[in-house]
Amino acid sequence: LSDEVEKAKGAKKTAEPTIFSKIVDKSIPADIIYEDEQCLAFRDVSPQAPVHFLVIPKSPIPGLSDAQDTDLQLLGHLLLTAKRVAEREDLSNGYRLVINNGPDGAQSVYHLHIHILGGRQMSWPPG
Ligand code: DGP
Repeated sequence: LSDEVEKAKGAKKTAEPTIFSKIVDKSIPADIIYEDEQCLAFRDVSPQAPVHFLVIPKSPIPGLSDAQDTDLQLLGHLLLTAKRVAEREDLSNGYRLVINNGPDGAQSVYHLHIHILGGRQMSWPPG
């Protein structure tokens, strides 16, 4: 198993603020490439492709399985933001979006995030 999967197996959903909440409130640094009132995009600290960034809501929804009907607009906004930032990152030849959810999904940070990976040929199925 990869380091990321090992990390994910040890991760738990807790009431504690996650590292991503600290990126949202700027108490820890990140390479932020887009920000608006609802969301933030920043480069993944452990890139798995030449371009690898995350789009997160500013509100701390732990994971996709915690999203509610009231999050409909926000979820759409996250996807459209992923698309727009991918365009700005010159990923015109395509890219991959990933949402890891829960232990079997190898989620390691319990603050909803979309991975956007590009700049190389992706394969299928993912590991
Ligand atoms: P996931 O397995 O989907 O929960 O992936 C979490 C991702 O977050 C993983 O690819 C590494 C990244 N990550 C974890 N901590 C930090 C951090 O402090 N800063 C940044 N930029 N990325 C982080």
